[in-house]
Amino acid sequence: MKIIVTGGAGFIGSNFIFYMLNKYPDYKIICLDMLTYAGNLETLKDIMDNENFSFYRGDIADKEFVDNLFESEKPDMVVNFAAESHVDRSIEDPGIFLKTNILGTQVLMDACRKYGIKRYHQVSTDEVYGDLPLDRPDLLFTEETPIHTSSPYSSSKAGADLLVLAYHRTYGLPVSISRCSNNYGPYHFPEKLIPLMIANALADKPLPVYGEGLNVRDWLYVEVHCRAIDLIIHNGKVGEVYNVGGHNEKANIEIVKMILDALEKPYSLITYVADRKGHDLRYAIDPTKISNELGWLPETKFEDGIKRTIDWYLSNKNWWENIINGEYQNYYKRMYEERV
Ligand code: NAD
Ligand code: TDX
Repeated sequence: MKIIVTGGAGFIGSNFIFYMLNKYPDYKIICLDMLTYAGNLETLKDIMDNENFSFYRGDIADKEFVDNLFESEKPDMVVNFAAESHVDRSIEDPGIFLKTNILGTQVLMDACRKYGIKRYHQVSTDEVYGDLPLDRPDLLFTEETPIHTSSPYSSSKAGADLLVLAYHRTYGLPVSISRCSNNYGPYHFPEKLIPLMIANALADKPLPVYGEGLNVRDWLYVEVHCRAIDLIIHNGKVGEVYNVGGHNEKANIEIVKMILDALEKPYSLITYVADRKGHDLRYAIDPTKISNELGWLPETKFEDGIKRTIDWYLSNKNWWENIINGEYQNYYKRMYEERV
């Protein structure tokens, strides 16, 4: 089995590659990644010499490059993680989100049609369903919940999802889609809530909480998401969407306080800042379908996963300090200086 994993130098893609190389010693994994600001070869350094792994730097929206890669590698499957993934950046500059997330998906699927494929899997997000009210804990996103997006990021992911389903219906392309809730774990880029709060707390810098910190996210340990994708690409039904989430809803302020407690830092570091524009209130996934059909369960408890994550950031300071000491500083100033 030969699998092209796009976006494999990013957070979830790299964790997926480690998971697959470990679980399937006879599979070949090919990583295609453009190495944007979010991609990091340092993450993949331990597997660069693995004979079952190869890395190509390229843009999923570059048709000639993608066609050449398919022609030479003849993959059996594609798992598409490559995306612009940060909501705040999409509010600043939507264009690249449409190009990578929608047109990139189209280019990959056209190559799948041209060269043949056993499965094209699209890694999507719960954000395509929009948000849920804070005062209705009984409501959850199911696969039937209508698409209803809030940000340029989520709109681009929803556009890609619709295109994937259209390629199945129109061309019979063997596709599947997973829509997962917020992931956390090792190699999470420091612009996102959990690693940003860990990094700032360790530096005794203010922790910028948007609005009142009451927005709710449904957190899932990254490895558990990887296992769900593994099950879907092997046993999931073609043409289907699977929601992935761990029934683990937390308000942002709870997460921030948990991190401060774990690092023994004072709550006085918490700084409430201007809210995100269009900020989704609450995400919550109903994972009944994947549990019933594929036997998937969110095994890792949040208390264990967050401890493992904080320990990882403490033991791998080089990885994230290299990032936050580079170009990231300009981003941070742009995003937070006016806000705090
Ligand atoms: P990330 O930003 O950490 O990584 C994205 C990777 O894609 C990077 O390595 C980057 O270099 C690469 N990339 C970007 N544009 C590219 C292009 N044009 N061609 C090739 N490579 C390109 O993202 P992530 O958090 O790992 O998310 C991965 C996928 O999972 C995304 O599709 C995202 O929408 C989805 N997702 C993320 C979460 C989450 O909580 N992080 C939850 C649900 C779904
Ligand atoms: O500095 C911050 N302060 C803050 O209060 C940041 C970066 C975030 N937040 C809030 C905004 C959200 O309510 O924390 C929550 C989580 O924010 P992010 O980490 O930016 O994630 P989110 O916007 O929920 O989107 C994530 O989950 C779904 C991923 O980034 C997406 O790629 C995925 O699709």
